[in-house]
Amino acid sequence: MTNATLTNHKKLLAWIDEIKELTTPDDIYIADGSKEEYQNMLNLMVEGGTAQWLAEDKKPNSVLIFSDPADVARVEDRTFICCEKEENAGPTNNWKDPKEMKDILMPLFKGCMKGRTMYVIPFSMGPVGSPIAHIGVEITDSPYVVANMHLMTRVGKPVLDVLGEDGEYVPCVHTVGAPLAEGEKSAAWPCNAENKYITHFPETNEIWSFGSGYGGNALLGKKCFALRIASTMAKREGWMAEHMLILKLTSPEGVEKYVAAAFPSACGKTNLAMMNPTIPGWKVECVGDDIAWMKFKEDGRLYAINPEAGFFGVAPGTNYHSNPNAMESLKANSIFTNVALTDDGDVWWEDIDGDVPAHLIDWNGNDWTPDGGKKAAHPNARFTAPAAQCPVIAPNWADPEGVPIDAILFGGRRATTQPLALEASNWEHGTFLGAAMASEKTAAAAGGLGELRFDPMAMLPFIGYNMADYWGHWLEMGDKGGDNMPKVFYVNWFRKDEEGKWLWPGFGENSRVLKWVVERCDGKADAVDSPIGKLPTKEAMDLAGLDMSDKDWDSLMKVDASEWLDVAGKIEEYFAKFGDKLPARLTKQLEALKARLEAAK
Ligand code: OXD
Ligand code: MN
Repeated sequence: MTNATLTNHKKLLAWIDEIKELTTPDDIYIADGSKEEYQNMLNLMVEGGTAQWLAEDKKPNSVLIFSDPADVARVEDRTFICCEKEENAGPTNNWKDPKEMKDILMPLFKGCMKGRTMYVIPFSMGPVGSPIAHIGVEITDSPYVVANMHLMTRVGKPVLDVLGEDGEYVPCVHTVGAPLAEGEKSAAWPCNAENKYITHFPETNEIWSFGSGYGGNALLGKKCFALRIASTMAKREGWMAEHMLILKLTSPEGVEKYVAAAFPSACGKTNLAMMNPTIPGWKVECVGDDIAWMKFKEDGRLYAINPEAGFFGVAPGTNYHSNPNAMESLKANSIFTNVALTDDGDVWWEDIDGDVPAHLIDWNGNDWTPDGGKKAAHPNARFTAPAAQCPVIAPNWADPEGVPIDAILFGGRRATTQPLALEASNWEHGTFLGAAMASEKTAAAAGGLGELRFDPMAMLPFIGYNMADYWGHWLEMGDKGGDNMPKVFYVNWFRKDEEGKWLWPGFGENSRVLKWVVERCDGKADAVDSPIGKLPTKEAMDLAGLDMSDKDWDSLMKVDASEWLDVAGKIEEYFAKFGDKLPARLTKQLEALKARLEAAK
């Protein structure tokens, strides 16, 4: 076992042994987290045919990887919450009895690492030693996972030092599920096409993932731990694990505010988290782009950390207009998955800056020309980049104490119905808005592009227990925090007019909405009541320099009572799925909404 001397943690060593017995790898390697180790993983991937180096003068120290075409996104239908009672997983999750799932998994895991090295990755979600952070250990047979975990989390010796001889950790076992026969060469992207299982055992805090090497299926610190398992820990322990970006907004007067925002996957969290504001004098700095862990501190306020250390961002659509700071973050030391390769050794994807090249190698490894009618990069192609490389990373982004959250935004992609911005009347109403969140489906998960789906708090694919109990937890957190809770808002950058033209320019212009949000927090900007929440007046929104006609503003902000009564009907139908688990306070919110809409008709 390489690096066996790194730890004396008896339980950890015994567990490593147990997984070795089960999976029968050829070698065991404990990750120390060194730079050298990271480079070794990249070299290993290049030698094994998994990765290729990009040109040193284009993307220094960076690699490109094409996955198996059947392993390109999270697989929600193969993702399971395994707890004793089905009602504790709830109607939004795939449930399995823990014993039944182990009976399925154990034969699959038996011998699954044959011919491969078993890597043991101690990792910290959050700054090492932070009171809000937690530790996990991922066992994997994928060097791709080791390299990505180096960028996305804090790994290795410093984590083992905090763990000491008996510290608590969440055990996470991952395999690509492709054992090798004697002398057999590994596929460039090994995975198991027939069997994929992304399984969570919240009652014992375990994660077992089989058959996929991709993103959220395989980098177990991210969605599996930091959201699904952490959400259950958070409920038990009285904190919050949320699918939220965290940004720091500084006004021209130097007033600092922190905003967290929950949007479904691939709806622009990364863009908002590191935007360049268009309004003069305002500054946005990034604390995190995907996940927030929030705990109460002695002053009664909620403090958030970003449990991650890197960005695993969607590449297509990212460019110097939509997200200049992401483009700068990925200039070097990055891992690219399923983007296209230019003839001069750089990366390319749809909507990147510049002219479309006459020739590329597409994400399937084939020659590509613009007239072929195919996308060169997969729509869910990703870049993995260290957060510290972001030019607008907040200087305190890794403060172990976290940052105090002033406002929470919910939002999604809605071409119709939903106005640009609104404010909830209080935490309970905000919880209702989050619970009733709906968005058009994106490429981050397999299947059904564009379809509208309810995605409460952007947690639909990530909640580790019954969604209705999770809403109850939100309400309880509000009861605890009282007036110290962040104000809640709902935004929609994606509304279109009848001709299908965007009504709002988005990107850096979203800073105008952020300004209104923080001014509302300070009681400075105006809002008017509507049946669905408090709306900004045109005067209260800073539109200086934007060519926004009254007609467009009215279309952008329109709240159509009969359209909304229809929405209320859909919310009622959706809520009915949760039966008597649905918190009464949410039913009351829905009834009050319907009454306000009837009165406004
Ligand atoms: C992500 C996702 O990768 O939400 O962040 O799918
Ligand atoms: Mn996400």
